[in-house]
Amino acid sequence: MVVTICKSREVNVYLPKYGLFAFLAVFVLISLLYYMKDQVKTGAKTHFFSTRNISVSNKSNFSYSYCSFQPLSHEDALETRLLLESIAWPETPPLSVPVSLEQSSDPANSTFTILPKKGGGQWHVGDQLEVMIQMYDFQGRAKKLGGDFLLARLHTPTLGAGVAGQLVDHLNGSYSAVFSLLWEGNAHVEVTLVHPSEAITVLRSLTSNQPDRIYFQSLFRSGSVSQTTTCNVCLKPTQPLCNYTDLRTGDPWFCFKPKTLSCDARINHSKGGFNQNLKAKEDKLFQSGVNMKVSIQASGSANVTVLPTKKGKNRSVSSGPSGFYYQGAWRALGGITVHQFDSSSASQCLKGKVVHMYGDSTIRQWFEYLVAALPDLKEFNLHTSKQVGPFMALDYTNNILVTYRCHGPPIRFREIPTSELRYIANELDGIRGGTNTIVVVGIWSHFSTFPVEVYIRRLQSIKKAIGRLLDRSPNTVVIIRTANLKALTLYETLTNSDWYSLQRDKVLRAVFRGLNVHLVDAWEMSLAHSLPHSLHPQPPIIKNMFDVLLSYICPQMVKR
Ligand SMILES: *[C@@H]1O[C@H](CO)[C@@H](O)[C@H](O)[C@H]1NC(C)=O
Ligand SMILES: *[C@@H]1O[C@H](CO)[C@@H](O)[C@H](O)[C@H]1NC(C)=O
Ligand SMILES: *[C@@H]1O[C@H](CO)[C@@H](O)[C@H](O)[C@H]1NC(C)=O
Ligand SMILES: *[C@@H]1O[C@H](CO)[C@@H](O)[C@H](O)[C@H]1NC(C)=O
Ligand SMILES: *[C@@H]1O[C@H](CO)[C@@H](O)[C@H](O)[C@H]1NC(C)=O
Ligand SMILES: *[C@@H]1O[C@H](CO)[C@@H](O)[C@H](O)[C@H]1NC(C)=O
Ligand SMILES: *[C@@H]1O[C@H](CO)[C@@H](O)[C@H](O)[C@H]1NC(C)=O
Ligand SMILES: *[C@@H]1O[C@H](CO)[C@@H](O)[C@H](O)[C@H]1NC(C)=O
Ligand SMILES: CC(=O)N[C@H]1CO[C@H](CO)[C@@H](O)[C@@H]1O
Repeated sequence: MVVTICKSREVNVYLPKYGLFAFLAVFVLISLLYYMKDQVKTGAKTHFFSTRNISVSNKSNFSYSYCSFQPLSHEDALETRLLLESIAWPETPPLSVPVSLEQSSDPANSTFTILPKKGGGQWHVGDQLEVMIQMYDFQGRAKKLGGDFLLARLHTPTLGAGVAGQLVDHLNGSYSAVFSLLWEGNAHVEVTLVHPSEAITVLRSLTSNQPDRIYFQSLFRSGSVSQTTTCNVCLKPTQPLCNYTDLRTGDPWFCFKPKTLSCDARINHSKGGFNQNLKAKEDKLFQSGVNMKVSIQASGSANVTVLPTKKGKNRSVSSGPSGFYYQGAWRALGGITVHQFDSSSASQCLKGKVVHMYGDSTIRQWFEYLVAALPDLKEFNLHTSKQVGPFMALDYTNNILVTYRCHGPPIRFREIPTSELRYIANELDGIRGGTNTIVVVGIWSHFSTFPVEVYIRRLQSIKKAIGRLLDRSPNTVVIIRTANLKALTLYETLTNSDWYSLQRDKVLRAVFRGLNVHLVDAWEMSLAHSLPHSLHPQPPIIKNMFDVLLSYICPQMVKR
């Protein structure tokens, strides 16, 4: 069903202007407590947190006015508030005009130092290693404020070992990276500046001022008449709109109404393009090899020698990374034991099962990997496009069915027939579920250019559908794939920076926390690995993700 709005210039405002401010103080207090409790409980599940007081920015001034993301209920609105607080990023410096690099963070001038072990002595497996990072600008002056986006990893190439570090922003130009020491031998610390804080200012302002910089199109056709118009979740209502807001999930979507055709005549959906609209010299803040994904050098040694576990000392798993690589294989911490599946044990594990995969191209990659990995699993030709799907694969011998379907708008794929545009929540409502059903969801990368509320809203509808599925069929296995790091060019950064992914990744984990779902931690699995970051991680990483996935599905096959 489709609604046409012809005269209306009304725009959706996210919350009543004054009501919001009246309760703001209370929300801040509640969320602060909630956040602190969360930090204690889940420790380093948050990759980045700051020691400052959480402040609330004045969102009503946001040019969010033409982005639509009305929460479904009061509870959803409250949860949204809390989620926004939990991902609050420190203030970042206002930009000089024109932008000059001089006072921005310079990875070449910045350094890190491995701090001596607390209480002295040598490093042992089970200890925590702390690294202090001090940022300097291009003129060699120490930075005084936080907000830089850093990543840290500890690794031993000869052992195929690696683990993600947890970062703390001290908000004074210094940062700590904390590592769990999980294997013996020589290990090397690597610290990377992904974006200087000044670049974060730009990324933030792009979201507030150009949330429609990625735009979409739909072809409308009736008889011999056809017309293409622009579509978006953030569409300035300068012309009459067609409102395609999903009546079941409430997820908003709009197109400009074609002049002579009805809103019902929409045939297909495509990514339209990208408007790059940087201010003078802002691109200087996003230079590969200069200040984007560049390593920071150690002021002393970047290596530590780790000795075997001290007798009687247990490895702490209450906080820290979700896992680590050893001999190229992912070992999860504090949850499951990961088994190495070959094609035969993978087929054995999936025997008699139905696997439904939903999401973006990172989930399509999983579908493709599975079809390639299982000898008897054959893709059935549904005559759909290679990018869009949907896809189906069958293994008659082992009675395995695997399906893939992409998520709904704002999917950036090309030429999706409107008949195939589906929301994951609605698809989940059409699944019976049960012991032999596995649901895999991965949705993140196409939401990066919009206010994060758009993403939160989508996750809330998916979460509710998963809740309903687990209520009717509690034995259904539900697996969520998180976001991962990727290679950054200027274009990739403005549309899909890891900084945008990080916010969404944190929100995703928070939304599904407490639900009976399993996470495949693609973020840490891409960070801890030695292969370069890539939107579609290379096969050795995907193989490890499948080992985690199959270990969740078939815990009985995991040798202890
Ligand atoms: C946080 O706020 C409290 C109360 O306003 C204040 O006493 C405290 O110093 C603040 N802490 C920081 C780190 O700003
Ligand atoms: C917050 O937004 C309101 C409404 O647009 C405005 O009146 C007020 O001055 C803003 N406050 C700040 C601190 O920016
Ligand atoms: C900082 O980096 C710039 C550019 O690489 C270099 O010219 C300068 O000497 C460095 N300053 C210090 C104090 O290291
Ligand atoms: C530091 O560790 C790396 C990686 O294990 C190794 O290649 C390098 O030789 C080590 N350097 C020193 C000085 O030990
Ligand atoms: C920044 O804050 C950290 C943590 O409070 C502290 O250890 C460090 O000395 C401070 N650095 C500077 C330059 O003040
Ligand atoms: C679009 O339709 C939805 C559902 O009918 C409605 O709630 C929403 O207010 C509409 N949006 C606009 C801008 O008219
Ligand atoms: C280590 O763990 C074992 C088993 O969980 C427990 O019995 C033991 O008391 C722990 N030892 C220490 C020193 O915490
Ligand atoms: C979708 O739109 C494109 C033009 O944007 C057109 O070439 C194509 O035929 C359309 N696909 C369908 C299924 O109508
Ligand atoms: C961040 C942001 O959107 N700021 C805007 C607040 O409103 C004033 C006046 O409308 C604009 O000039 C700012 O750009």
